[in-house]
Amino acid sequence: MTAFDAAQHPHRRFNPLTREWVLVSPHRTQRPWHGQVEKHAAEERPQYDPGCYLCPGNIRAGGARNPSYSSVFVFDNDFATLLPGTPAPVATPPDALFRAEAEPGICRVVCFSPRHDLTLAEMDVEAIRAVVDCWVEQYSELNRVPWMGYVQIFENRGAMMGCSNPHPHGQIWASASVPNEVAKESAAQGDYFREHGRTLLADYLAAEEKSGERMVAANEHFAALVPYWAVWPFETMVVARRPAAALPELSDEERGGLAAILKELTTRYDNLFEISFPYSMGFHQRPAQGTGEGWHLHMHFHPPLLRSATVRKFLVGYEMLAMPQRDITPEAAAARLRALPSLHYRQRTPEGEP
Ligand code: H2U
Ligand code: ZN
Repeated sequence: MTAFDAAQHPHRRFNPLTREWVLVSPHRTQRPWHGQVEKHAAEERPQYDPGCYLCPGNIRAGGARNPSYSSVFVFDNDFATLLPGTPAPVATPPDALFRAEAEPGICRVVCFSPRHDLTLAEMDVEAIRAVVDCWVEQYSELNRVPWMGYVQIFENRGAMMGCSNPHPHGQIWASASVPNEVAKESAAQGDYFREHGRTLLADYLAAEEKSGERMVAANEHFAALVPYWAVWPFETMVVARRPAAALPELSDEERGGLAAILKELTTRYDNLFEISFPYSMGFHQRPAQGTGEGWHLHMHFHPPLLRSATVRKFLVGYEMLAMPQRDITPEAAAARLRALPSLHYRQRTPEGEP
């Protein structure tokens, strides 16, 4: 029997944030792969699309007209999943088998830029900073609603992730209750903090920086890495260096650091297969109620692509019924992302010079 090698032998890894396991089967990637990059025909979009419901001055599907905005633009979702005035159903005891609770909420859409043809990766850091500032304001405002439980800020990018419109935009769903994933992370981070007196992610980030194996990019205020327990092939986390619990605690400089790391990470993603890289991403931060003990602001990026622009990873079968599984190791994924240029491929001249 040979010694255990995480780069070769099937094993499972523990996610201390959710307290769940992920199966890693690296031997499956040892089948020959020619590393071919399947390029999509370069997608050219106009700066303004008269048929886009998010472009400045256009009429949305709900009938309202967008202002002629010139930076970031936020509006209440015309087809909101959650509504503020939701009536409560008849109260059910916690041991009932048919249990329901009202879920009042507020849903908003955040247009990142008036430019129809851009994405976060192709916006400049200053423009991304305006998006960061908007997220901070929205989080603060929605957290002040007395019944608010949690403000989830996220972006679905690309048709593969169910995004309905290529105009750069994200969403905010703010709900009275704390959603499942956030509740798991709250419990784990709270327990860790009470036991160690430091946040789980401060200790984790320090260990990752020491190892370096899974780091992708870093600046003075934020780091991007492939978590040890990543499920999606090129999943990453963006972690604040200082254990701020939520966006409003970030200093002016830290907000700038967040904008810069977002530019860097999304650029590397696009450069991986030289396409506009699809993902779902979002923030995890302190819920609106309670002390938020142990909370450490971070983002998760969940991209579905595996080997190329056209081969995606499906979470089916075993993943749906048993537990998540991955082939390419987090270490290999991080090494590939780290090796990519931080200049966007569409901004390169034919000679490869900036
Ligand atoms: P995606 O990011 O998943 O594509 O969602 C876009 C959101 O924009 C979606 O929630 C909303 C949809 O309800 N929307 C409006 O609020 N107004 C419109 O005119 C079209 C889309
Ligand atoms: Zn548009």
